[in-house]
Amino acid sequence: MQKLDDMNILDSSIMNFIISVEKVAHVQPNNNIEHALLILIKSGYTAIPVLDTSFRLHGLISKAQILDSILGIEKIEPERLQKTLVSDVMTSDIARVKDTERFEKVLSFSINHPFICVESNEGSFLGIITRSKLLAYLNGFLHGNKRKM
Ligand code: 4BW
Repeated sequence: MQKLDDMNILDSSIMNFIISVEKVAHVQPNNNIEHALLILIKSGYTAIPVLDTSFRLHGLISKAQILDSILGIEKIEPERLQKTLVSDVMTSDIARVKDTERFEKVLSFSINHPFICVESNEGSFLGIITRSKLLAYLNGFLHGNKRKM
């Protein structure tokens, strides 16, 4: 079988796979974690980006981080939900790329990250690339090429 890099797929624009900002569930750093938990439960996602009002990316927050943050020594302390801010719990160690990045880079990030955040050169959040979008594209590409061979 031909190698993937002979087929130019690794150079494809990542903008072919982006889920644009208006379709991405997100919260703000100064929301409390009760609000974040509601958004996570209602959207059905495990983790979502944290964006400020200017659509700058600050990190991501997950259900697991929120649950961990309300865990007392011997009991769950739900009163912390209203007192704790997203910025206190979120992680800023996330997978992020510029919109000019190549397919190859997001593919390798997706091994360890379920989604990758995409930003413009000016630092505005543009959307996310999910592992499922990448796999669907790769699968379609490989099957299309198999038929041509
Ligand atoms: O609501 C859902 N709709 C659909 N169509 N699929 C869903 C939904 N929720 C979960 N899934 C499926 C997807 O295949 O489960 C996978 C794991 O979800 P996750 O991680 O643990 O919540 C989904 O895989 P994916 O599409 O590759 O998405 C990877 C991760 O990207 C998700 C979630 O953290 C994030 N994500 C995806 N779409 C998002 C989003 N975050 C915010 N807004 C979105 N629109």
